[in-house]
Amino acid sequence: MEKFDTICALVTPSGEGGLGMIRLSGKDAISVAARYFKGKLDLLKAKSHRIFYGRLIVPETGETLDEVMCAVMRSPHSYTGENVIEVSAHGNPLLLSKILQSFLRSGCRLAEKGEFTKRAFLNGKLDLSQAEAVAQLVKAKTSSALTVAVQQLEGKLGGFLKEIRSKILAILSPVEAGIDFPEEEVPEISVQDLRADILGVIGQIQELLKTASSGKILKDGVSAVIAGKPNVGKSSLFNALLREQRAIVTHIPGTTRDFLEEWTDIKGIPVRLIDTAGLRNTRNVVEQIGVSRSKEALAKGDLVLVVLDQSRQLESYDLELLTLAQGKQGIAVLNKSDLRGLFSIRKIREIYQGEIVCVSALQNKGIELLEEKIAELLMQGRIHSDTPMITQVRHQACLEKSLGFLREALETLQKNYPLDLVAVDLRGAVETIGEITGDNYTEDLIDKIFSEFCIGK
Ligand SMILES: Nc1nc2c(ncn2[C@@H]2O[C@H](COP(=O)(O)OP(=O)(O)OP(=O)(O)O)[C@@H](O)[C@H]2O)c(=O)[nH]1
Ligand SMILES: [Mg+2]
Repeated sequence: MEKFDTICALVTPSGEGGLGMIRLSGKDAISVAARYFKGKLDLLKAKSHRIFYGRLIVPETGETLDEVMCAVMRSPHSYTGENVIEVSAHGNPLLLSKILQSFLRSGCRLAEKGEFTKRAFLNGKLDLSQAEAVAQLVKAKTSSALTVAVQQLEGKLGGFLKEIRSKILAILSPVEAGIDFPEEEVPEISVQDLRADILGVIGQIQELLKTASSGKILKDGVSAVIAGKPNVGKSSLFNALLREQRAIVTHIPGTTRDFLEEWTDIKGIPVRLIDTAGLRNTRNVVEQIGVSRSKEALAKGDLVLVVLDQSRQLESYDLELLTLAQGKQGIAVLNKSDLRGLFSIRKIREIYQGEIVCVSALQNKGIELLEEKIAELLMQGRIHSDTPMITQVRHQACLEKSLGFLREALETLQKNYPLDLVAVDLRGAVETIGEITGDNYTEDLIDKIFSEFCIGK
C-alpha cells in the first residue's frame, strides 16, 4: 500500500457548519496528523479504528488551531486501503483552510477529484461499479435513486456481473482447452451445449439491459413540461406537484410569461418540472417570446403534461398539443374537475390514445393518481425489481458491446467456423464485462471516470 503519496482534502462541503472534516490518506497520514495533534495519546501509537479528542497545535509557533476529534484507520482496513486519518474540526471555512494548509506544508498533497475513491479501487477495496456508485450516491435526488446507488455500492451489480463473467469464462475454458491441446484427451465439445450456454448468458445480459432506461431516469432524472392554453391551470398544477406555491397563479390569461423549473420527487423519480407560458397567438412581444420558449421546452422535454380546462370548449391549441403528446411520452390532464365539464373524455379519445387523468389543481384532487401515472409511464413498474439496475451509460455501452461479441460467437458456431474464432468472441465478451467491474481497465478510463467526481470523494 506504499505505492502512493499522502493526500488530504476537505471532505465536507465548504461553508459554515457544525463540523468540517479533513481526510488524509497515504503512508504518512498518521505521522502528519500526529505532528499537530495533542491529546492524551500520541496518534503514532493509536490503535486502528479509534477516535481521539485533542487539539491541533502548530509545532513551530505553538498556535492552537482548533479542538478536534481525530479518527485513525490503519492500512489495509480503511476506505482507501491506506492509512487514513479523519479530522473533525469546527465548520469554519477559514479554520478548515488553515488546518489543510498546515497538513499540506507537512508533506501532504491536495487530493485530486475522486482520488480517495480511485485509491480505494486501485487498492482493491471497491470494484469499479462500486466506485462509480459513490458519486451516484452523493448526487442522488430521491429516495429510490438513493436505494439504487446503495445497492450498487454494496456490490449488487458488481456481484451479478462477476457471475456472468464467470459463466462466460466457464464456457470459454473447454473451448480454449480444445484449441491449446488438440492432440490430448480433451472431452469433445458439444456445439449444441455451447449454443445453449451462450444463449443463457445473452438472456441474462438482455434482462439487465432492460433496466437501463429506468436506471438512467433514477440517476439523472427526467424533465416534464406542463403545457396548455393560457389559464387552464398549468401553474396551479405545477404548484400542486411541487407541494408549494412556487408559481404565480391568477385568473388573468397570460400570467406566466417565462418558463419556471423546479426539481420534485414523483414516486421516487427525480423530475424537473417545467411550467410554461400558455400557448396562444398574441401581439404582446414579451408574451410572444414566452410562447416560443414554451414550444422549445416542449420539444426538449422527456415527458409532456398537456393541461386542458374541462370547463371550457376544446380549441385548436388543445388539439395541436394532444397530437404532439401523442408522438412523445405524454399525459392529458383534464383540470378543473370541480367545475361542470363542457366536453367528455370520449371526445379526447377520438384524437388521443395516451393516458388521461382528471384533476382539480385548485382542490388538490387527482394529483396522487396523476403522480402514479407519471411514474408508471416513466418506469413501467421496474423500480422495485430485484435484479440490479444499470444506471450508467458506460455500463450500458459495455453490456451492449459484450452482447455483440456473444452474438458473433453464436454466428461463428452457426457457420461451423473453427473454434478459435468462437474463443476470440467469448474473450471479447469477458473483457467488456470486466471493463464495468474494473477487472479490465486502462489508465485513461480510470482518469475519465474519477475526473467526474469532486474533490474530497
Ligand atoms: N375551479 C378551478 N379553478 C382552477 C383550477 N386550477 C386552476 N384554476 C384557476 O384557473 C386560473 C388560472 O390558473 P393558472 O394556474 O394561473 O393557469 P395557467 O395555465 O398557469 O395560466 P397562464 O400562466 O396564464 O397560462 C386561476 O384563477 C386558478 O385559480 C381548478 O382545478 N379548478
Ligand atoms: Mg401560469
